[in-house]
Amino acid sequence: MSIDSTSSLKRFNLERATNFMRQFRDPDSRELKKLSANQFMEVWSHYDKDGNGYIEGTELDGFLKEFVSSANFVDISPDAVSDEMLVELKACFMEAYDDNQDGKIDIRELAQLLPMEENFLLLFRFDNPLESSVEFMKIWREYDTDGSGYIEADELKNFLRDLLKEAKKINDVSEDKLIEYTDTMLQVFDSNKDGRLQLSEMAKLLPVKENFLCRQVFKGATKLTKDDIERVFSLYDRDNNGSIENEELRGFLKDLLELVKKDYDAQDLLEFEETILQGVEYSSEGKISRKQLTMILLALAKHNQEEEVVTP
Ligand SMILES: [Ca+2]
Ligand SMILES: [Ca+2]
Ligand SMILES: [Ca+2]
Ligand SMILES: [Ca+2]
Repeated sequence: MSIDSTSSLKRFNLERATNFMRQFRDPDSRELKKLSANQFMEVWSHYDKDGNGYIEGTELDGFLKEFVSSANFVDISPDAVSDEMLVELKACFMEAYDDNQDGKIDIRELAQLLPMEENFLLLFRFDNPLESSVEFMKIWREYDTDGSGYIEADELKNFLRDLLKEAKKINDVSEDKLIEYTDTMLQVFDSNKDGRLQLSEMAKLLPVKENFLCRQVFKGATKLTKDDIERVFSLYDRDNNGSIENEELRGFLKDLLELVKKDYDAQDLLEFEETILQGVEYSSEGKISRKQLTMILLALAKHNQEEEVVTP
């Protein structure tokens, strides 16, 4: 055996013997300890090896094996979990934790699974997603205080501080903790690693209940009824003034943009706005009417149909 293959065999054995989750369990009870924000981040980045924002495929297998076998008193090798066990385990596990049922674990789902520092956990807002993208765009405008089109660290810190205040109704988070949370949240959600949050990254941190445009009526709709359009109009015309303007309009455009683009920033939204509004005799008053909304939705439905022809 050559030196090379001997050392790689050693490394292989070492990896098999290592169980990353083990350090987070109490040595006596084998229960998981409460994780700090930093430890949670360590777990996340250890298992999301390719850094794509999901623990999936072999990453998920590895995580499940270690998660379960780390609870054993004696045999902590991930091999203690057989393939048959893994299949069964995965089924149960995903049923319990894969909320959006996409077969992968995202950061929010992992946060629900691991015991964590209470204040940090609050930042994930499981129970109260925003009502709609209109509310999201209002928050965006409020916290992008320098209007740069990004949420930078200091702006994120202000946002997290207010989020905790609102969630706890008290103000007991130290500045140090807040900085730790800000760093961690930035690490977790800054997917393109430019040190700030763009729109699509912030949208992951602060999810909305639903993208109205993902409703069934828009999927493969051959024709939109007057009622459909009326319904969409009232969803976005939050203040009921008969037109969709400002954050209502930007919320609508964000939902629309999300249908075609996964990663987007404020510039994308702006360009998208220009493109969409050009097509509907836009009068540049910063708002759209029922008639204009109808034209946009019809164009969208037509576009969807064409897509479906291409990809049956
Ligand atoms: Ca991954
Ligand atoms: Ca900013
Ligand atoms: Ca970023
Ligand atoms: Ca309105």
